[in-house]
Amino acid sequence: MTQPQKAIAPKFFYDKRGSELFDQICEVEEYYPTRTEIHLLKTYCRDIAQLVGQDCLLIEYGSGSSAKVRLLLDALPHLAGYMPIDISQEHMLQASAELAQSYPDLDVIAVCADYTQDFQLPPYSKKPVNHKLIFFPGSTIGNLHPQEAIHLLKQSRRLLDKGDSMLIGVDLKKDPAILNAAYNDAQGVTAAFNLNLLDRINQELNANFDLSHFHHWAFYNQDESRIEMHLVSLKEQTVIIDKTPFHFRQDETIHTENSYKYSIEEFQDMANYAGFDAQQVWTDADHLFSLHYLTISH
Ligand code: AVJ
Repeated sequence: MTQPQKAIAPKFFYDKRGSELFDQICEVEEYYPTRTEIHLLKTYCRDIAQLVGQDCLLIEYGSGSSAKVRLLLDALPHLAGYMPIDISQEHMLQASAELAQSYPDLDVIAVCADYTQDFQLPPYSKKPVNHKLIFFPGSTIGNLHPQEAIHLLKQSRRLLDKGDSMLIGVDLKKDPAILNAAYNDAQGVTAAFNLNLLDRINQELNANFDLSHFHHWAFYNQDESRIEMHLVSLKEQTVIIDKTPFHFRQDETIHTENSYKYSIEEFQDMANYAGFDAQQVWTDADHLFSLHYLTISH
């Protein structure tokens, strides 16, 4: 907030209310990624299971409510275990407990870590592990700058060995009108999700943002191939955050999110560069979303 372009990292969206609003975004008509990825998982889970094989340790990044992974858990035979990794400890423990109840024979090893940082997998030896699969759905990788995305892929590569794989959801480049609609839904759920950040700062950092003096703004930046979300100050104003004043010019923005879009080829190139082989990719008939199966051959 002290930089010339004020900015807040998108991971801060997800407090309790923010997580609820995100779940609501996934339900709005204009927001196609969630339902398209679920459709792909349902359609191709048998092919995925075939590729993965038996006695796999399934690792999930940013497991959240662990909803999508159930489709994989139902399809993959004889799993060695399920290792959800999330920074939101309370939410993850809750979700893991529920999952362990639904799948009594499954070993659930919850790991509280930030997968964007360098970290190690905890040792696991309860059941024989034939190989590992990292599941990274939701196109969350799109929140990262391409350079950071490559770093995350390289870091993931270091956690894996020959014969292991990664299953990752990536939102595709498409008609900007579809993208702009997806981040400007008519019901205003995305606007509420964006503005909730200010509410959160008010509550947790003792600030006095007046939400009626800020506006949701999302647009596709074609040069950068990304959706940008901002909060726009509707007037010149000063806001106090934990006793420190922050000045806003009229129309000045806080940049709250980037959501990068890739073509299939662009993403495969990044994966190759990070040490993966792009073995298989699935996409829907309208080419809205892609699901990549990346492997390690050496
Ligand atoms: C969770 C990062 C994939 O970028 O589409 C949805 C978050 N932001 N609507 C995305 C989001 C606004 C979402 N990701």
